[in-house]
Amino acid sequence: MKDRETSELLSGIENIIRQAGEIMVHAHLNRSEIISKAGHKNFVTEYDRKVQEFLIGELKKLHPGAAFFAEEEKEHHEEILAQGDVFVIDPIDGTSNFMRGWFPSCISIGMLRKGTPYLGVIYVPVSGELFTAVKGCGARKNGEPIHASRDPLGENLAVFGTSAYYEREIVQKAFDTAMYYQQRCIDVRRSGSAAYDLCMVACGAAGVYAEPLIQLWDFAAGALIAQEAGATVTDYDGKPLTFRESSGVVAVCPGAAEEDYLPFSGK
Ligand code: LIP
Repeated sequence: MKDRETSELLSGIENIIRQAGEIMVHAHLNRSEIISKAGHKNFVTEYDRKVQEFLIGELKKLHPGAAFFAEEEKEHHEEILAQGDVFVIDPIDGTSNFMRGWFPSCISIGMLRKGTPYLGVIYVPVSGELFTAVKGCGARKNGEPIHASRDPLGENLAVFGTSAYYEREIVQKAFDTAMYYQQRCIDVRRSGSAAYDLCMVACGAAGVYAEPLIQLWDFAAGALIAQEAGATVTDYDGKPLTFRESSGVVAVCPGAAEEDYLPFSGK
């Protein structure tokens, strides 16, 4: 059961994230105009920044005591992550999708309390899906409780991320992961948004998500949402996520057998 303060904080974040979604939807509608004005990369950077500025401005009003760790900030100070309440923000997760008008891209807001995930909110503006979780209170989609799949992995889809920004060895590991799960699941999918992938595990659309390296803002909210929905979420060695740095992330539904959990844990 959420206390009153947490309920108010959550509904405040929900309001803010929905409003931020309008910025993204509007940008989608005028995509060609905006690209020709500011150029391909600048366009994306500009909208990532716009959404982030809006979120930080509004979240500061909602929770004046909180600190921020956000993707588009110039510097990232990991040492703040263990202190008090810290919002970990990805203003647009799935930036390449957003840039090309491909589904999905979403806004991800996690909140760490003394270094531990306490709140997670992910909003997908194009579909209107809102995923939320509060530590110990379960996960929800548009207000309704959601649960990770209890079906065996062989009856589930797998989603994987390509860790596209990193060196070839890591990308290879991503494709090895895809192959590993392709053999064990119905098939594999690649959405282009880690936050969305974690939500797909949370609501049972996918049985597993894995990506060898992503940033904290990509998974801070989604890992809690998947966990609260009953999934097991670890790094690539099967260890709990530290929420202090970038990491490999594997989220597996409760229907999976334990030996199916981790492709690269030395087994
Ligand atoms: C992206 C992820 C994507 C992953 C990329 C990147 P961005 O986040 O969500 O799934 O494969 O490496 O981290 O850059 O769009 O916020």
